[in-house]
Amino acid sequence: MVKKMNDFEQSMAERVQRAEQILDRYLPAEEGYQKTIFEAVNYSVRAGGKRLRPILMQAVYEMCGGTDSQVIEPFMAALEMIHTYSLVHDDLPAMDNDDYRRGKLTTHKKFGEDMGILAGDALLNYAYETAFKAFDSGSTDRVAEALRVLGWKAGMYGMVGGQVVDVEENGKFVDEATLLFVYETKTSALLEAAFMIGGILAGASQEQIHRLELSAKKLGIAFQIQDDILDVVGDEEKLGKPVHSDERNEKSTFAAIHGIQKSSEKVKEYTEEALEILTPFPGDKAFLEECMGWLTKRDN
Ligand code: GRG
Repeated sequence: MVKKMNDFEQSMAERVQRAEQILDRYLPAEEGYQKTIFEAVNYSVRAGGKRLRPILMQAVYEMCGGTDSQVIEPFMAALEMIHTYSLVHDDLPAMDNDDYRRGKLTTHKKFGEDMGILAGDALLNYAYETAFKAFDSGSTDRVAEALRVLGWKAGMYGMVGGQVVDVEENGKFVDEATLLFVYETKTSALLEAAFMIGGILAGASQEQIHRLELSAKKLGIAFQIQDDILDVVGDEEKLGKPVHSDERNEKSTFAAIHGIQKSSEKVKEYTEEALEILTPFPGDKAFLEECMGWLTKRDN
C-alpha cells in the first residue's frame, strides 16, 4: 500500500526537489582533462541526502521577508557543497573509514582515496566560487557579510575545529563540556551558517541574527544527539550507512554516556528551546517550525 504524504511531507518533498535543481545548475560539466574530478564532485553531491542546510537557509530567508532568488540560491548551493565536502573527507580512511554513505559507495571507495581527497578540496573551493555569484544581485554589503559568516562557521572556529577535537578524542572518555563543544562546532556551526545567512541576506537586524545563531546552535545539538541515538537504534537501510559506527570507532557520544531515554529527553528539550527563541519573528514560520520539529524526530 502506498502511504499518502501529509502537507508537511509534501512541502518538504517539493523543497528538496527545488534545492536539488538549484544545486544541479551550479555543478560542473563532466569534460576536459580534469574530467575525473568533475565526475567525483557530481557523484558526491548527487548521491542524495536530506538537503537540510539549503532548505533551512531558504526557510529562514523567507521568514525574514527575503524574495530575491539571485542572492539566496548561490548560498544555498554553496552550503550544501561545504556539507558534502565534510562528509567526503569524514568518510576517508584517515577519519571514519566508511564504505557507504547515503546508501551508495563513499567517494573514495568509488574513485580512489586520492580523488576522494581532491573531490573534498574541489567542493570546498567551488562552494566559494558559487557563493561569489550572489554579488550579481547587487546586494554587495549583505553578500560580503554572508561570506564572512560562511568562512567563519565552516572553518577552524566552526566545523573544522569541532572535527579536530572529535578526532583527537576518539577512544577517550570525553567530559560533557568537551562533548558539547564538539556538537556546537562539528554539527551546529553549519546550521548556524544556514540560519544566519538566511537572515543576513534578507536584511534581518543584529538582534534577529543573534537569535537565529542561538536557535540554530540548540537545533544542531538536538540534531546531533538524535544522530547518536540513530547510530544505536536506527535502521541501516533507512540511514543509508552502517549503524554502530560510534561504538566501532570508540566515540564518546551523548547516547553512550546517558543512554537512549535521557538522550531522547534532551533532544526534545533542545528543540523546544530552539523553537522558543524564534517566537519574536513576525514572519510566516510555519514550515520552518515543522521542519525543526521533524528533524529531531527523524529516522534517517
Ligand atoms: C572533515 C572538516 C571535516 C569535517 C567533518 C560533518 C562532519 C565534520 C562529519 C560528518 C559526520 C557527522 C556525524 C557529522 C555531524 C553532522 C551530521 C549529523 C552530518 C550528517 O548530516 P545530514 O544528516 O546528512 O544532514 P545528509 O546525508 O542527509 O546530507
